[in-house]
Parts: sequence; C-alpha cells; structure tokens
Amino acid sequence: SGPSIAVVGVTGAVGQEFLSVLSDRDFPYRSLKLLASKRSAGKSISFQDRTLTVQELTADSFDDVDIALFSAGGSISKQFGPIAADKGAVVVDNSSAFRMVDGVPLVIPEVNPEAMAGIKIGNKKGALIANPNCSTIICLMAATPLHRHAKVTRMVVSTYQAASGAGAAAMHELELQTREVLEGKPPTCNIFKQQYAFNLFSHNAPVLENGYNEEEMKMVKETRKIWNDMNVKVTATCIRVPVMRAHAESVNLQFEKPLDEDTAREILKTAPGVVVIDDQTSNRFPAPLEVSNKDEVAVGRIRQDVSQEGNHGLDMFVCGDQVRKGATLNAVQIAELLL
Ligand code: 11C
Repeated sequence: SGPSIAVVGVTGAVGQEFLSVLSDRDFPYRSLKLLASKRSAGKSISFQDRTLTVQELTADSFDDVDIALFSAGGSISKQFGPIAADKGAVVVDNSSAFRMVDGVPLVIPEVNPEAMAGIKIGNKKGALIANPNCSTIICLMAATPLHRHAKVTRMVVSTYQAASGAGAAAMHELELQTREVLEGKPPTCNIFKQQYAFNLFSHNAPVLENGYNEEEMKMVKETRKIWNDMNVKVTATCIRVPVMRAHAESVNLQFEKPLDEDTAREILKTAPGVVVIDDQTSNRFPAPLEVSNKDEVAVGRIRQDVSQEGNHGLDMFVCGDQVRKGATLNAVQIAELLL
C-alpha cells in the first residue's frame, strides 16, 4: 500500500540518492517507477531486494503516478513537470525551474510546511512543489528557529560549497585533479575552467547584471519567499571549495529583537533537523566531513556579533550534506507530508 512513485533522473547522483533516502526512511509505496533519458532506458537498478528496470521518460510516464520526484535538470522539469501535474501527480521538483513561480510552494518541511497546505495525493488534482536550492535549505534550517524568536531583519551569508553541488562529474574532477596535482601533472579542467584541487573560486553560476551570481541571488530571493517576508535583507557571497559533498556557510544575522547567544544555542539545540556542535574550549565546530552522508544540519561558532549593539546580532557557522538535506532528503520529507 501507499502512493505510486516515480523518480525522474534516476541515473544521476541525486536520483541515486533519492533511492537511498526512500529506502532508509522506509517510505511506503505501492509502485516505484524509475525514469531517465532514452540513453539510460533498459538499465537495471537494484532497490531494496528487487531489481528494477529504468524506463524512458515520456509524456505517458505519469498516467498512474501519485508522487513524482524530479531531478533531471531544469529543462526536463519545465518540459515534463507540468505534464505530470496535469495527469494528477504531485511533482516535487529539485531544479530551479519553478521555485520563484507564484503559486508554486517552495518548501523546507521544518520551516514552512504550511506553504503546501491543500495539496493532496490521489485526488486527480496534481500540483508542483519546488525544493529550494541546497545553500538556502542548509542556511534556513539554522536561521529560521532564531528568526521565529527574534525576527531577522538582515542576513549576510558566505558559502563554502562542495563539488557535489555541481554534480557527479565535478566530484570526479576534484578527485582526479587532486591525484594529478600530487603527481606533478597538469590538472584536467573539464567541469570548471580553473584548477579546483588545492584552490577555491567564486561559484560557477553565471554572473548577473547586478554583479551577484545566480547562486547568490537564489539565496536572496528564496529566503524571502520561504519566510514570506519581502522585507528581509539578504546578501550572499558563494564560493566553491574543494570539498566533496557538504556545504559550509558563515551566517551573520541582525535581529529586530535582542537575542543573546546562550538563548540562541538553546533554541538551536531543540530545533528539528539541527545539531549543535559548539565546543569553544576544544575548538570543535561543524565541519563538512562530519555532516557528510548525514541528515542533520550542524551549527556552531554561535557568538554575539560584536559590531552590533544590544544583542541585536549573531554569527554562526553551518554545515549540511548537499546531496541529502540540500536535495533528496528535503524532497522526500515533502513527499512524507503528502502521505
Ligand atoms: C551548487 N546549489 O551547490 C548549487 C547546485 O539551483 O538546484 C544546485 C542548483 C540548484 O552548486
């Protein structure tokens, strides 16, 4: 029993992780359809105790689907997402295609589940739900409990983003380049235009007219939509670092009401999906390796911002697995809210 599910883009890194998360969480389903491009159709994929065959994604793929988890890039989402929704499926889309579209909920289940109120499965009325960008999810997991308490008026974020955000090929390139550099060979630069191993650089997303790159503006716009607060001021600088699969972010918050660091630490200790690692004595704080392959977002370095008067500012450092909470886990949690 349970809904019938389709995973679109199942052969990609995120698609594969979707299967792991569905299995880890014992997601109930009555059927599971694995969809990908024609090139991958016919491939066998083992899931739990069965072997499933990948089917070609077509307009007819969604006739009997309740929940469709999409992660095959924005153009596939734009083409097939509305078709799936028209056929009655609730689409949870991991791309940026529909995030800023009015009427499409942009959801982090711990933060704004109310945004998807009224969306149901099995009643022939499909819908689109967007999964936010990974950097936004990881940041807001920690910032939102504090925002609820003292209202954030301004947020300044600096990211340290892992290879996984640019896909499996970028992860492979980081590994390959690391070997090449250690062996004194010139690094292979296919995915990024410059050396990635032993280096860092501004995020590879296109730079816009205002000088921000798309990744940075996603943080600005998505935060406003998720918090339903068009006045919150957000600025971001997004950087790609040679880390495999977990993003780190420095977050500076300015509050309307005063909030001291001890209260903030207590709030974060009870926040769902968040773990506090904040041992100032032994200098132990969140690190990407510590959260890799984990569900929780880690937060630490929680401290009063000395540049702001009267406990109106805090600094913190956040780390989260980009592939899990930054993508698949968040989408599967959205699907769980539909059950
Ligand atoms: C990164 N956030 O880490 C990107 C990847 O809008 O879903 C995901 C882009 C998106 O590079």
